[in-house]
Amino acid sequence: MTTVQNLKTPNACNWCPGCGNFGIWTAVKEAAAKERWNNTNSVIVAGIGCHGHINNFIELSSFEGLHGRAIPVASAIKMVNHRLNVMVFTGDGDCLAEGGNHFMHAARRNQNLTVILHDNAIYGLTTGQTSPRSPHGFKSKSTPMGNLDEPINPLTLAISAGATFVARAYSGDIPRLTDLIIQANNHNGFSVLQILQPCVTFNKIYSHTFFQENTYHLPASYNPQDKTAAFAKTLEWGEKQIPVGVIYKEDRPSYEDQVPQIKAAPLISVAAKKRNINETLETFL
Ligand SMILES: Cc1ncc(C[n+]2csc(CCOP(=O)(O)OP(=O)(O)O)c2C)c(N)n1
Ligand SMILES: [Mg+2]
Repeated sequence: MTTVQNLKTPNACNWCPGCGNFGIWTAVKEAAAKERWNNTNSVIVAGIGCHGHINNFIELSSFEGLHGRAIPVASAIKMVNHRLNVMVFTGDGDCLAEGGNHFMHAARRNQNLTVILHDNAIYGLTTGQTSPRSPHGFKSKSTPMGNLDEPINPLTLAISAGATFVARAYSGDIPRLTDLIIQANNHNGFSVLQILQPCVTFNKIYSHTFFQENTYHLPASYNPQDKTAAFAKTLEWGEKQIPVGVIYKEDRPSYEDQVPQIKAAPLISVAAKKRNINETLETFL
Protein backbone atom coordinates (compact mmCIF):
# COMPACT_ATOMS: atom_id res chain seq x y z
CA MET A 1 0.00 0.00 0.00
CA THR A 2 1.23 3.52 -0.78
CA THR A 3 1.01 6.02 2.07
CA VAL A 4 2.55 9.46 2.40
CA GLN A 5 4.66 7.94 5.19
CA ASN A 6 6.17 5.13 3.13
CA LEU A 7 6.96 7.46 0.21
CA LYS A 8 9.63 9.07 2.42
CA THR A 9 13.30 8.49 1.65
CA PRO A 10 16.26 8.76 4.03
CA ASN A 11 17.70 11.70 2.05
CA ALA A 12 17.84 15.11 3.72
CA CYS A 13 15.93 17.79 1.83
CA ASN A 14 18.17 20.60 0.59
CA TRP A 15 15.70 23.16 -0.80
CA CYS A 16 15.80 26.66 0.72
CA PRO A 17 13.24 27.26 3.50
CA GLY A 18 10.08 28.62 1.83
CA CYS A 19 10.87 27.14 -1.62
CA GLY A 20 7.81 26.34 -3.73
CA ASN A 21 9.19 22.83 -4.24
CA PHE A 22 7.97 21.89 -0.74
CA GLY A 23 4.35 22.39 -1.79
CA ILE A 24 4.87 20.39 -4.99
CA TRP A 25 6.60 17.59 -3.06
CA THR A 26 3.74 17.39 -0.56
CA ALA A 27 1.08 17.41 -3.28
CA VAL A 28 2.84 14.69 -5.29
CA LYS A 29 3.02 12.45 -2.24
CA GLU A 30 -0.67 13.07 -1.48
CA ALA A 31 -1.53 12.27 -5.11
CA ALA A 32 0.63 9.13 -5.07
CA ALA A 33 -1.04 7.86 -1.90
CA LYS A 34 -4.53 8.55 -3.27
CA GLU A 35 -3.79 6.99 -6.67
CA ARG A 36 -1.64 4.13 -5.31
CA TRP A 37 1.48 4.93 -7.30
CA ASN A 38 4.35 2.69 -6.26
CA ASN A 39 7.73 1.40 -7.41
CA THR A 40 6.19 -1.21 -9.66
CA ASN A 41 3.58 0.88 -11.49
CA SER A 42 5.11 4.38 -11.70
CA VAL A 43 8.34 6.08 -12.74
CA ILE A 44 9.51 9.61 -12.09
CA VAL A 45 11.91 11.19 -14.57
CA ALA A 46 13.50 14.37 -13.28
CA GLY A 47 15.38 17.13 -15.03
CA ILE A 48 18.48 18.91 -13.75
CA GLY A 49 17.88 21.77 -11.35
CA CYS A 50 16.55 22.29 -7.83
CA HIS A 51 13.25 20.76 -9.01
CA GLY A 52 15.07 17.59 -10.10
CA HIS A 53 16.01 16.77 -6.51
CA ILE A 54 12.41 15.71 -5.96
CA ASN A 55 13.31 12.23 -7.12
CA ASN A 56 15.68 11.90 -4.14
CA PHE A 57 12.84 12.63 -1.75
CA ILE A 58 10.07 10.36 -3.04
CA GLU A 59 10.28 6.60 -2.80
CA LEU A 60 9.27 5.82 -6.39
CA SER A 61 11.33 4.40 -9.26
CA SER A 62 13.17 7.31 -10.78
CA PHE A 63 15.71 8.48 -13.33
CA GLU A 64 17.63 11.77 -13.46
CA GLY A 65 19.37 12.27 -16.77
CA LEU A 66 21.02 15.11 -18.60
CA HIS A 67 19.86 18.71 -18.37
CA GLY A 68 16.88 19.28 -20.71
CA ARG A 69 16.50 15.59 -21.51
CA ALA A 70 13.85 14.45 -19.04
CA ILE A 71 11.09 14.29 -21.67
CA PRO A 72 12.96 12.08 -24.18
CA VAL A 73 13.96 9.68 -21.39
CA ALA A 74 10.33 9.49 -20.24
CA SER A 75 9.23 9.01 -23.83
CA ALA A 76 11.55 6.02 -24.22
CA ILE A 77 10.41 4.46 -20.95
CA LYS A 78 6.80 4.82 -22.04
CA MET A 79 7.49 3.21 -25.42
CA VAL A 80 9.21 0.22 -23.82
CA ASN A 81 6.52 -0.31 -21.21
CA HIS A 82 3.44 1.76 -21.85
CA ARG A 83 1.64 0.25 -18.89
CA LEU A 84 3.86 2.24 -16.54
CA ASN A 85 2.65 5.56 -15.23
CA VAL A 86 5.43 7.94 -16.32
CA MET A 87 5.79 11.43 -14.89
CA VAL A 88 8.30 14.12 -15.79
CA PHE A 89 9.43 16.69 -13.21
CA THR A 90 11.14 19.49 -15.04
CA GLY A 91 12.07 23.14 -14.50
CA ASP A 92 11.41 26.22 -16.61
CA GLY A 93 15.05 26.14 -17.72
CA ASP A 94 15.20 22.38 -18.15
CA CYS A 95 11.90 22.16 -20.07
CA LEU A 96 11.82 25.39 -22.07
CA ALA A 97 15.48 26.25 -22.73
CA GLU A 98 17.75 23.20 -22.84
CA GLY A 99 14.77 20.88 -23.47
CA GLY A 100 12.54 23.23 -25.47
CA ASN A 101 12.70 21.25 -28.66
CA HIS A 102 11.76 18.00 -26.90
CA PHE A 103 8.79 19.69 -25.24
CA MET A 104 7.26 20.75 -28.56
CA HIS A 105 7.71 17.44 -30.30
CA ALA A 106 6.51 15.34 -27.38
CA ALA A 107 3.34 17.47 -27.26
CA ARG A 108 2.81 16.86 -30.95
CA ARG A 109 3.16 13.11 -30.45
CA ASN A 110 0.58 13.06 -27.61
CA GLN A 111 2.28 10.26 -25.70
CA ASN A 112 0.54 9.50 -22.45
CA LEU A 113 3.02 11.37 -20.24
CA THR A 114 2.52 13.89 -17.45
CA VAL A 115 4.84 16.88 -17.44
CA ILE A 116 5.02 18.71 -14.12
CA LEU A 117 6.67 22.03 -14.90
CA HIS A 118 8.23 23.64 -11.79
CA ASP A 119 8.09 27.25 -12.95
CA ASN A 120 10.07 29.61 -10.72
CA ALA A 121 11.03 31.79 -13.71
CA ILE A 122 14.73 31.43 -12.93
CA TYR A 123 17.68 29.05 -13.01
CA GLY A 124 17.62 28.18 -9.32
CA LEU A 125 20.30 25.52 -8.94
CA THR A 126 22.98 27.56 -10.69
CA THR A 127 22.18 30.45 -8.30
CA GLY A 128 19.94 32.79 -10.19
CA GLN A 129 20.31 33.38 -13.92
CA THR A 130 17.52 34.56 -16.22
CA SER A 131 15.45 31.69 -17.68
CA PRO A 132 13.01 31.58 -20.62
CA ARG A 133 10.25 32.37 -18.10
CA SER A 134 11.89 35.50 -16.60
CA PRO A 135 9.99 38.68 -17.49
CA HIS A 136 11.31 41.40 -19.79
CA GLY A 137 13.51 43.78 -17.80
CA PHE A 138 14.24 41.15 -15.11
CA LYS A 139 17.61 41.76 -13.42
CA SER A 140 19.68 38.74 -12.51
CA LYS A 141 23.30 37.60 -12.45
CA SER A 142 23.16 36.94 -16.19
CA THR A 143 21.19 40.10 -17.06
CA PRO A 144 22.39 42.77 -14.61
CA MET A 145 21.04 45.53 -16.87
CA GLY A 146 17.67 43.82 -17.29
CA ASN A 147 16.47 40.97 -19.50
CA LEU A 148 15.96 42.04 -23.13
CA ASP A 149 14.08 38.86 -24.14
CA GLU A 150 10.37 38.18 -23.84
CA PRO A 151 9.31 35.17 -21.74
CA ILE A 152 7.97 32.00 -23.36
CA ASN A 153 4.35 31.17 -22.59
CA PRO A 154 4.55 27.40 -21.98
CA LEU A 155 0.80 26.83 -22.05
CA THR A 156 0.14 28.65 -25.34
CA LEU A 157 3.09 26.73 -26.74
CA ALA A 158 1.81 23.40 -25.38
CA ILE A 159 -1.65 23.85 -26.91
CA SER A 160 -0.34 24.95 -30.28
CA ALA A 161 2.14 22.06 -30.35
CA GLY A 162 -0.61 19.49 -29.70
CA ALA A 163 -0.75 18.79 -25.94
CA THR A 164 -4.18 17.46 -24.98
CA PHE A 165 -4.27 18.48 -21.30
CA VAL A 166 -2.97 21.88 -20.25
CA ALA A 167 -3.36 23.28 -16.74
CA ARG A 168 -1.84 25.71 -14.27
CA ALA A 169 -1.53 25.57 -10.48
CA TYR A 170 0.17 27.46 -7.64
CA SER A 171 2.57 25.51 -5.43
CA GLY A 172 1.16 26.92 -2.18
CA ASP A 173 -2.40 25.67 -2.73
CA ILE A 174 -1.77 22.01 -1.93
CA PRO A 175 -5.34 20.61 -2.13
CA ARG A 176 -5.97 22.13 -5.59
CA LEU A 177 -2.47 21.24 -6.74
CA THR A 178 -2.96 17.61 -5.66
CA ASP A 179 -6.23 17.47 -7.58
CA LEU A 180 -4.65 18.92 -10.73
CA ILE A 181 -1.71 16.50 -10.54
CA ILE A 182 -4.20 13.63 -10.39
CA GLN A 183 -6.29 15.01 -13.25
CA ALA A 184 -3.19 15.56 -15.42
CA ASN A 185 -1.99 12.08 -14.63
CA ASN A 186 -5.32 10.41 -15.38
CA HIS A 187 -5.63 12.11 -18.76
CA ASN A 188 -4.78 9.78 -21.64
CA GLY A 189 -2.33 11.88 -23.66
CA PHE A 190 0.36 14.50 -23.24
CA SER A 191 -0.44 16.53 -20.11
CA VAL A 192 1.30 19.71 -19.07
CA LEU A 193 0.82 21.15 -15.59
CA GLN A 194 2.62 24.45 -15.09
CA ILE A 195 3.13 25.03 -11.38
CA LEU A 196 3.84 28.62 -10.42
CA GLN A 197 6.39 28.39 -7.63
CA PRO A 198 8.49 31.03 -5.91
CA CYS A 199 12.27 30.83 -5.78
CA VAL A 200 12.53 32.68 -2.47
CA THR A 201 16.29 33.17 -2.81
CA PHE A 202 16.79 34.35 -6.39
CA ASN A 203 13.48 35.61 -7.75
CA LYS A 204 12.18 38.51 -5.70
CA ILE A 205 9.30 39.28 -8.11
CA TYR A 206 7.34 36.02 -8.20
CA SER A 207 6.90 35.58 -4.45
CA HIS A 208 4.21 33.62 -2.58
CA THR A 209 2.40 36.95 -2.04
CA PHE A 210 2.56 37.76 -5.76
CA PHE A 211 0.93 34.45 -6.70
CA GLN A 212 -1.63 34.61 -3.88
CA GLU A 213 -2.69 38.11 -4.90
CA ASN A 214 -2.67 37.68 -8.66
CA THR A 215 -4.02 34.20 -9.41
CA TYR A 216 -7.72 33.39 -9.77
CA HIS A 217 -9.51 30.06 -10.16
CA LEU A 218 -11.27 29.30 -13.40
CA PRO A 219 -15.04 29.24 -12.75
CA ALA A 220 -17.09 26.06 -13.20
CA SER A 221 -18.71 27.69 -16.25
CA TYR A 222 -15.36 27.73 -18.10
CA ASN A 223 -15.24 25.14 -20.89
CA PRO A 224 -11.72 23.69 -21.30
CA GLN A 225 -12.70 21.97 -24.55
CA ASP A 226 -12.99 25.24 -26.46
CA LYS A 227 -9.54 25.58 -28.03
CA THR A 228 -9.89 29.21 -29.08
CA ALA A 229 -11.05 30.22 -25.58
CA ALA A 230 -8.17 28.19 -24.12
CA PHE A 231 -5.62 30.08 -26.21
CA ALA A 232 -7.10 33.35 -24.96
CA LYS A 233 -6.92 32.11 -21.35
CA THR A 234 -3.24 31.25 -21.66
CA LEU A 235 -2.57 34.83 -22.74
CA GLU A 236 -4.02 36.30 -19.56
CA TRP A 237 -1.25 37.45 -17.20
CA GLY A 238 -1.42 40.54 -15.05
CA GLU A 239 -2.67 42.03 -11.84
CA LYS A 240 -5.27 39.58 -10.42
CA GLN A 241 -5.40 38.07 -13.89
CA ILE A 242 -3.47 34.81 -13.78
CA PRO A 243 -5.88 31.91 -14.28
CA VAL A 244 -5.29 28.59 -12.52
CA GLY A 245 -7.12 25.34 -13.20
CA VAL A 246 -7.64 23.17 -16.28
CA ILE A 247 -7.24 25.48 -19.27
CA TYR A 248 -7.46 22.99 -22.13
CA LYS A 249 -8.53 19.38 -22.48
CA GLU A 250 -9.01 17.37 -25.64
CA ASP A 251 -9.91 13.72 -26.21
CA ARG A 252 -7.61 12.40 -28.90
CA PRO A 253 -5.97 8.97 -29.20
CA SER A 254 -2.58 8.90 -27.53
CA TYR A 255 0.53 7.75 -29.37
CA GLU A 256 0.43 4.41 -27.57
CA ASP A 257 -3.19 3.89 -28.67
CA GLN A 258 -2.03 4.05 -32.29
CA VAL A 259 1.03 1.79 -32.30
CA PRO A 260 -0.11 -1.69 -33.44
CA GLN A 261 3.04 -3.42 -32.15
CA ILE A 262 2.12 -2.70 -28.53
CA LYS A 263 -1.61 -3.43 -28.73
CA ALA A 264 -1.37 -6.90 -27.22
CA ALA A 265 1.54 -6.39 -24.84
CA PRO A 266 4.25 -3.84 -24.01
CA LEU A 267 7.52 -4.13 -25.91
CA ILE A 268 9.31 -5.20 -22.75
CA SER A 269 7.38 -8.45 -22.62
CA VAL A 270 8.07 -9.33 -26.24
CA ALA A 271 11.15 -11.55 -26.40
CA ALA A 272 13.89 -9.91 -28.47
CA LYS A 273 14.78 -11.94 -31.60
CA LYS A 274 18.48 -12.75 -31.83
CA ARG A 275 19.88 -11.67 -35.19
CA ASN A 276 23.19 -12.02 -36.86
CA ILE A 277 24.42 -8.44 -37.35
CA ASN A 278 25.97 -9.37 -40.72
CA GLU A 279 22.57 -10.38 -42.07
CA THR A 280 21.20 -6.99 -41.10
CA LEU A 281 24.16 -5.17 -42.62
CA GLU A 282 23.74 -7.08 -45.87
CA THR A 283 20.24 -5.68 -46.29
CA PHE A 284 21.84 -2.25 -46.72
CA LEU A 285 24.26 -3.35 -49.45
C1 LIG B 1 23.92 20.94 -20.73
C2 LIG B 1 23.96 21.67 -19.43
N1 LIG B 1 23.97 23.02 -19.44
C3 LIG B 1 23.97 23.70 -18.28
C4 LIG B 1 23.98 23.04 -17.08
C5 LIG B 1 24.02 23.81 -15.80
N2 LIG B 1 22.71 23.84 -15.15
C6 LIG B 1 22.39 22.99 -14.16
S1 LIG B 1 20.86 23.30 -13.53
C7 LIG B 1 20.64 24.59 -14.60
C8 LIG B 1 19.39 25.44 -14.56
C9 LIG B 1 18.20 24.78 -14.01
O1 LIG B 1 17.12 25.67 -14.08
P1 LIG B 1 15.67 25.12 -14.01
O2 LIG B 1 15.47 24.02 -14.99
O3 LIG B 1 14.73 26.26 -14.11
O4 LIG B 1 15.60 24.44 -12.57
P2 LIG B 1 15.53 25.07 -11.08
O5 LIG B 1 16.90 24.94 -10.52
O6 LIG B 1 15.09 26.48 -11.20
O7 LIG B 1 14.54 24.20 -10.39
C10 LIG B 1 21.73 24.77 -15.44
C11 LIG B 1 21.84 25.82 -16.48
C12 LIG B 1 23.98 21.63 -17.10
N3 LIG B 1 23.93 20.90 -15.96
N4 LIG B 1 23.97 20.96 -18.27
MG1 LIG C 1 13.69 27.26 -12.63
